[in-house]
Amino acid sequence: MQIILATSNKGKVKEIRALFEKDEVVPFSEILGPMEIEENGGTFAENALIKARTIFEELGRDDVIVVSDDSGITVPALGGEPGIFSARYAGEGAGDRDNLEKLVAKLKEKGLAEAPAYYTAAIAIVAPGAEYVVHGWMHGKVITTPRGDGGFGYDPMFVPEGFDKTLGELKPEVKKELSHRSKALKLAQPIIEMLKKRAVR
Ligand code: ITT
Repeated sequence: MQIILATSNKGKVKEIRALFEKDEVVPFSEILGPMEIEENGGTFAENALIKARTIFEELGRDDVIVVSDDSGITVPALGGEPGIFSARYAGEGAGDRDNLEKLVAKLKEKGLAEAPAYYTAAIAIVAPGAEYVVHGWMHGKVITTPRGDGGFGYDPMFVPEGFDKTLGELKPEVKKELSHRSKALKLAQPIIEMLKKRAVR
């Protein structure tokens, strides 16, 4: 049974594939081509469901499991920004670097060299007659001196709890062990296994 990823983010595809090594994991764009999905939910969970439902409906197949990820970084000292707006913090169409630079600027405006922060990932799983959402979090701090080019998004400015290096500097295996996405996907795994078994009966 194919797992179709309802994401256009290459960083997410790489990390999700690394956790589902035994499964056939296909980004939706390889089947449907590029597509913009309007994320107008008010929470990570709502946006994850919007993405997974849209792709499930577009595919119109009952032999697939669609998995989406809606995620972002939250900085309590900035009133929770950027939160669900992480991908478009510096405006619609903004790139990872623009968003990171905006977050650095916002911290500096407040006179902060660092601040506690956490990543959230909501993973939605949609299959025939079934919808689930699971969450994972990673706590740490954001700093105004980004370092390293590993990971994606805000990783060069995020230092996980218990470390003194950023996710841009740490090896991918460290992020794989700790990340919000990995934690949510570990909860998604038994749900996906159950859906696969259900499909062969
Ligand atoms: P899709 O909607 O196509 O999945 P997207 O990048 O637009 O891709 P989101 O709406 O979920 O995805 O926005 C997530 C943003 O949060 C992402 O673009 C990064 O800026 C940030 N983010 C999420 N997880 C991250 C991670 O593990 N490392 C660094 N930044 C992350």
